[in-house]
This record gives sequence, C-alpha cells and structure tokens, in this order.
Amino acid sequence: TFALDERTLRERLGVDPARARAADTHKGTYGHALVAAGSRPMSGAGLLSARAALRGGCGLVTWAVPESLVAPLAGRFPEAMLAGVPDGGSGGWSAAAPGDVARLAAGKDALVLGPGIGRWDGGAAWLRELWTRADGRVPLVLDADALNLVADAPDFAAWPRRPGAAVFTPHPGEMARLAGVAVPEVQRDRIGVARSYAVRHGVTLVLKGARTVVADPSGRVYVNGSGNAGMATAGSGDVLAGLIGGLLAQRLTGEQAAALGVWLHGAAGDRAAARRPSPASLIAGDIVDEL
Ligand code: NPW
Ligand code: AMP
Ligand code: MG
Repeated sequence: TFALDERTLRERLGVDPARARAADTHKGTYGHALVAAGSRPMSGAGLLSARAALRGGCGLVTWAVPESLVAPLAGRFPEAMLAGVPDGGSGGWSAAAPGDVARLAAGKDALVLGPGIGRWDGGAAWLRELWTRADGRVPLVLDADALNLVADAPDFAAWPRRPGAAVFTPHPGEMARLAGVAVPEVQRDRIGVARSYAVRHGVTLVLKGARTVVADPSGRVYVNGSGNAGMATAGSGDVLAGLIGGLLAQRLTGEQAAALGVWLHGAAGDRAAARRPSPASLIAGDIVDEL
C-alpha cells in the first residue's frame, strides 16, 4: 500500500502532475473523450463531468446526452461537441439504444459513462449490451448510475473481459451495492474491499471518500492524501469521473489515470477550499475551475 502523493506519482507511476507539453503538438495529440452523462433532471452532472475531462488536458470532448437535451444545452459548454442519442423524447437514457452509444465511442480514446444517467428497469441488460458492443480497446470510466446498473446485473463476473482499461469510481454507497454488502462493512475495511473487487473483476477500483483508495487489478493499492471535507458536495464525484476519462484519453494506463486523477481532484479541492471563507461553501464547479 502506497501513500498517494506527488512523489509516488512521479517515482512509482511515472506521471507528473505539472507535466509540460511539447511545443510541436496539437489537440489531436491529447486524445478525444466521449462523456455520456446527464439526463433531464441531472444535466449538470454531465456538464461537470465533460468540463473536467477537458480541464484534465484531453484535446477534444464529445458530450453525449439524450437527444431532447441537445437544444436546451446548446451553447452551455462551447468547447465541447454535443451529440444527441435518440431518446424518444424522454430526456433519459432508458429509451436510447446501447448501439448508438457504442457507435459514438468507436474511435474515441476514452469513454466516461454514468454521471446523472439515472437507473431504470432493464438497465443492467442495457449496460451489458453496451459493454459488449463498444470497441473493447476504448478505455472506460464507469461512475454513479452506471455502477448501480452493474450492481443490478446478476452476472457481472461472467461478462466478457475488455482488453482496454476499466476504471470504476464508486462512493461507499455504490461500493456497498457493487459488493453486495452494507456501507459500514465497506468502511471498516476500505482497502480490502477495494482490492478484492479490483482483482476479482480486473478493473481499477477507486473507492471514494476521505482518503480515497485506488486499487489496481494486480492488487497494488494507493491511499490518497489530498482533498478535504468541503468536497462532500453535489457533483464533486461527477468531476472526478470526467477528469479520469480525460487522462485516459491521453493514453495513461488505468492505474496512472486513476491515481493522478484522484490526487489532482483532491489538490484542486484543497486550492478551491483555501479561496473560500469556509470549506462548507465549496461547490463542485469550483473544483473544475481549479484544475
Ligand atoms: P446516506 O443515506 O446519504 O448516508 P445514490 P447519488 C450512500 C447524480 N448527481 N459514505 C448514501 O447514504 C449522480 O451522478 C447529479 C457512506 C445513500 O444511501 C448520480 O447519477 C447532480 N454512504 C445520481 O445523481 C449532483 C454514502 O449512497 C446513497 C456515501 C445519484 O447519485 C448530484 C447515495 O447514493 C449527483 O452527483 C459515503 N461517502 N456517499 C447534478 N447536479 O446533476 C453516499 N452514500 O443513491 O447513488 O445517489 O450519489 O446522489
Ligand atoms: P460523489 O459522492 O460521487 O459525488 O463523490 C464525492 C467526491 O468527493 C469523491 O471524490 C470523494 O472522495 C470526495 N469527498 C467526499 N467527501 C470527502 C471528504 N470528507 N474528504 C475528502 N474527499 C471527500
Ligand atoms: Mg457520484
């Protein structure tokens, strides 16, 4: 188990939080992330996530939303491209075809799925179809409701392994659902629960909360030292998911992107809290702005 700090990032993981850019590069150098996030009541989750992906330094972001939201969201985030997935007018993902999302993900450098997508009957089968049909080489971040859909699946362990990285970012409530245990059991042994899920399912598991745990599929574990309780606020997890996706799009490994993303997110939260009279007034958009 390693302390997750700047030294571990540089010396063990070979990533530099303040990395420079080579002069002779262009936006294509830095990858294209697809962020599939947000629905009618939770479009903000998608906005925060997609903005964080771009702030994480990836070159291009396409933000996919249920088609009915494209017109109301037009112009809200000028740096991102908007893609509408046919939704039958619902503003939600339950009527969207998994194949449409898989097609948008084809050729992208990362896919972030979950913030603000909601839960619905049949959602687990929907996600399984997307998991199977999307190009398995595209690295994946699953967060929030996408993790609840995984938890609803009776047979996740039997889903095909994808060759690309998969990073799961549950908070303790979501981790409890994934592992089929109660929240206090998760909190009693955060490292053990995160590590065993990561190893068993071949994913990089980010168990969020004070001292976030990052466990990689080989069983290596990092415990984060940045961040503060001001980050216990709506949307801060949506920011983390987008940020990790933006780092994956830049060809970091799942382990590197998860560790760097978690540390940067906490460090940005610390800077944002220091600017406020009290950490209590921190909101998730402040974290994005500090990245
Ligand atoms: P309790 O009762 O609060 O203690 P949900 P969600 C538990 C979107 N958002 N330690 C918690 O327990 C997200 O992206 C949209 C222990 C409760 O039982 C999702 O798509 C926003 N327990 C969707 O909302 C801004 C913890 O888990 C349950 C815990 C639902 O996500 C907000 C809550 O989990 C939000 O990001 C902890 N640290 N944390 C927007 N602006 O559009 C949570 N629990 O039911 O999955 O609800 O996390 O709010
Ligand atoms: P979510 O519950 O999905 O919005 O995620 C919350 C985010 O805020 C995660 O990245 C957590 O690690 C972070 N966070 C929440 N509470 C704390 C805390 N007390 N100390 C540090 N980070 C926190
Ligand atoms: Mg969340």
